[in-house]
Amino acid sequence: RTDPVPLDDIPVWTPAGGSEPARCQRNEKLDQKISLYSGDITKLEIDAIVNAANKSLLGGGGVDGAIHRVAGPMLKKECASLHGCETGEAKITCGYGLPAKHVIHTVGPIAQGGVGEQERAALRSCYRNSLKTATDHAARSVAFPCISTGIYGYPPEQAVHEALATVREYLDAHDDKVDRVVFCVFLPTDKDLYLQNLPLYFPAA
Ligand code: AR6
Repeated sequence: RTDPVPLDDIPVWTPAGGSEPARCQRNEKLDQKISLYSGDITKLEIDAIVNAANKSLLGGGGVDGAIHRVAGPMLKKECASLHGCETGEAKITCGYGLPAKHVIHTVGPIAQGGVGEQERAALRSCYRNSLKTATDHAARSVAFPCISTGIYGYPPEQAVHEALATVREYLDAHDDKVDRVVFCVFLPTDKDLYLQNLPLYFPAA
């Protein structure tokens, strides 16, 4: 059994000044909608968690394995009915044994051969299509893992910019449909990367 972490217990991120110039303008409304959470995504009691899945949607290692373990066999059964998922696309299921109501399965690019424009665009699609899928299903709070940066080998220091820029863009356009986006980091090095780069996209001024 998991010890659920209610969304209300996750503080919103407080904008801070960064050492680099901001890439976006301050938007105070958005400041209430961003959180950085360090830990296991399967514990979050939230409308939807995003799974870094593979095209089969039938489970695997990493965060995918963790999500399927906690959700239980019903998740795999529902996933099997979805006929897979293309890279950059997203599909939604119930959360079953998870404290999250839904799981949004997205397939990140495999970047072991290096990152080019195709990989970059695919990673951005993952974040955008996951948020779109959430809003289509009235899921107003969404937690993301660091998609593609584990087994799929996308350099985390590049992925963080695609993640933050795409979420910022989506919130700029669809602010009314999203209450909270949680960046769920699992590794201390990813936490540092997000702390360093959040001020570029969600700046203090
Ligand atoms: N909670 C939050 N983040 C986690 C957790 C967790 N419980 N466990 C790992 N992470 P990865 P990918 C982080 O490898 O690179 C699977 O086999 C991890 O530290 O899970 O997109 C799929 O089936 C890293 O930062 O996903 C695919 O075949 C991030 O999650 C393939 O791996 C993503 O790492 C997908 O590879």
